[in-house]
Amino acid sequence: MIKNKKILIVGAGGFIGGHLVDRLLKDGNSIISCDIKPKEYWFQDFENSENHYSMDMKDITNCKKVTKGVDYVFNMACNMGGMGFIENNKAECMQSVLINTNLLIACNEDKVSKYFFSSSACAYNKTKQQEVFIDGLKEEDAYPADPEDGYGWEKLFSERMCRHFMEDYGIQVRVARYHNIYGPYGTFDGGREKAPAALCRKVFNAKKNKDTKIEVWGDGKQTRTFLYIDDCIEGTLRLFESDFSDPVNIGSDEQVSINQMIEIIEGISGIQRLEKIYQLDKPKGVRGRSSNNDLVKKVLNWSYNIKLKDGLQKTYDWISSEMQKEGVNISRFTKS
Ligand code: GKE
Repeated sequence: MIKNKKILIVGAGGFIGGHLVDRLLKDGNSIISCDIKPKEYWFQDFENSENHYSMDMKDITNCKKVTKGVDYVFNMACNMGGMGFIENNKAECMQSVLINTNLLIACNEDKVSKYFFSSSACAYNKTKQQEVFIDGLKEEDAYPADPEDGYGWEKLFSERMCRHFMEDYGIQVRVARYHNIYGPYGTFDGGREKAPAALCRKVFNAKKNKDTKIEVWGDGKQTRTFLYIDDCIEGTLRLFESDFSDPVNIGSDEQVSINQMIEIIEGISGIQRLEKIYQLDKPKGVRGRSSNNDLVKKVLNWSYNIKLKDGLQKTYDWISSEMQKEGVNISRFTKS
């Protein structure tokens, strides 16, 4: 367990960043949190951490303000979202390279000893994800390089930037490729939401409005795996404490089609089977994606614990409770 350390978490106002602050505070660390979002848009905002709101970490002067004297840095910050966002904001997503690059420069100047970078399954070669129910992607499947346009290229480039800072300057880096992380305190509307939260919202609305149909992007046959946030945080901290510095999958291998995921959510909500309106023109991403967990099991002796139906139950319950709040600032979870 990481304890009694001074830790900077960049992107602390976001989904995974907020959960990471919560866990590291509970484990007994002193946390500096920063995010480009203003205070009212932070997903979780802890009083016992040093919080820097509206702090744009693409600006190196901001990076240098907060790396002084810290032991560890977790870079959880990037301009991103589900396919609806990353397909339509490629230049925005690529600019996240400024965050990682400037942060590494500042960390090197302040001799930070260890650095975590949140990479993504979008770094993987698209041609290996053209069928449904593919075999899990192994770490070497990122090359030859053909990642998701925009966002995926930034992640792959930034992985290499991390490696070269370690080779040339000695900072220890840890890199996780996240496979569609979901759970409470994540975006569920507004354009940045990923499929699990989006479909929980749509099923909840259908139930509330007594609708008999929901809109689904694509033909619903596309497949994915989804990792619940608690497993993501545990895997991330196991990796950080390990001595393994190559990119490694932090994901699930419980591969389902989008139609199958909707069926699970319908069961959770108790609604009758809904008629699916398939929107073939909406952003679809790859045809099939799954995480091969051989390497992460070998180097970390870690695997996920929370099955998709159990994680979706917690997520659906949280989203439905948020959507029933009147007049409360839920917009922080629905900001585009
Ligand atoms: N977002 C969303 N909203 N996706 C939907 C919806 C909907 O209402 N209905 C069906 N889908 C389908 C999408 O068309 C896509 O084929 C699949 O669900 C998953 O979409 P997603 O969760 O938005 O994103 P992807 O898994 O394709 O890609 C994401 O992968 C992550 C890493 O695994 C990226 O957008 C990043 O969030 C990240 O790299």
